[in-house]
Amino acid sequence: MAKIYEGKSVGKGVKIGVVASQFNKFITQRLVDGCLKELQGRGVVKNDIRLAWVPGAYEIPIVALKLAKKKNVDGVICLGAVVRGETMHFDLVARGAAEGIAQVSLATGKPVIFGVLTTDTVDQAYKRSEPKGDNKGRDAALAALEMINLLSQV
Ligand code: INI
Repeated sequence: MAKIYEGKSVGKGVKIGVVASQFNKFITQRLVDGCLKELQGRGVVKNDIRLAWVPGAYEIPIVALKLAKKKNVDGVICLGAVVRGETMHFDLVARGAAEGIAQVSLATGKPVIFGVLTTDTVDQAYKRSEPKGDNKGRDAALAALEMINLLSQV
């Protein structure tokens, strides 16, 4: 029989870093709220969560790296909202954040979760940060716990 690994989103004893961007804070605050609520609901204790606010999504990777390097951080959740405007800025910021976050994860061997919304409109981003319905901050919390658990098994 093959050995099968499957992570479970359990939070007991887990230590988490969260990096969130101030840009579009009326959206990112909702992602942070959904994320923290899910983490605590699954057993992560408040004292084991570190939350850092950065100016924009482009600044997320460097702070995620510093957190991910800490012995007492098992994984990092990155939250932001990059909304397409009329310029190239969207692509540069979105790609910088996505590639930087992936690099941090591979460089540290810890899960660094991409919870950065990239949408055409503010309305689309708002709808993905609902307190009760679709909330990508909550999804990011679940993914982080699942990956931490999975990596502890593999
Ligand atoms: N940062 C975001 O997080 N979301 C955006 O939509 C955005 N736009 O559209 O420009 C944005 N720009 C700021 C960027 O992340 C940096 O903070 C800035 O360029 C300074 O490095």
